[in-house]
Amino acid sequence: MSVLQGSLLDLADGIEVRPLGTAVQRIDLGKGAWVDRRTGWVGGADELYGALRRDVPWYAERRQMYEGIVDVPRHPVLDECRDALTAHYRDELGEPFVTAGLCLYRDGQDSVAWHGDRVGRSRDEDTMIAILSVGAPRDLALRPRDGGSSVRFAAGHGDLLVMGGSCQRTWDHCVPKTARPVGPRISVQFRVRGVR
Ligand SMILES: O=C(O)CCC(=O)C(=O)O
Repeated sequence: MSVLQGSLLDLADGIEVRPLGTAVQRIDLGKGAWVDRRTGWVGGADELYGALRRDVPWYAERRQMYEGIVDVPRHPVLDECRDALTAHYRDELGEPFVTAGLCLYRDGQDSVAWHGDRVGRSRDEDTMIAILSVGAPRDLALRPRDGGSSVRFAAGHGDLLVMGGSCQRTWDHCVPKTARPVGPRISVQFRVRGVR
């Protein structure tokens, strides 16, 4: 089992959800899709990683558990993150972020294959999916559904990436496997009502 090496650069005293505002950088992907990036959004991410690793009842996706739904202990910092995202994107998104889904990548062999989140309203509506990463840095790759080259965004410890606009319909995304000896990573995905 890999363990997370605490970050020597993360000197925050406790967990701190830092401002979004002008620290958010938008990358236009074309076809109405974009990615927003805010590096170092959550300070003290080592502590958040430790709390999530300890408190969340992690299970393998293929195992049926209570018809696929588990109660995830809420962490107050995740509520704070959700509220900060809602405040930042309210005018553009027109609705609040409501759900937080969590994935654990134990090492570089854990990955997520190419897909778009097109279950529910995102099948034919624009939406936003905001991803907070804690733990080992991994790449989030995106490629246009109708062909073309992929782009990669580094999802580092405490970083925020937001896929927005038509991204779920016009682009696919994945977290590729890596042969590099990487430690574990947790991603927290914030979504709006009726999007999976
Ligand atoms: O782990 C990640 O950052 C990506 C998760 C993902 O692919 C998804 O939520 O659809």
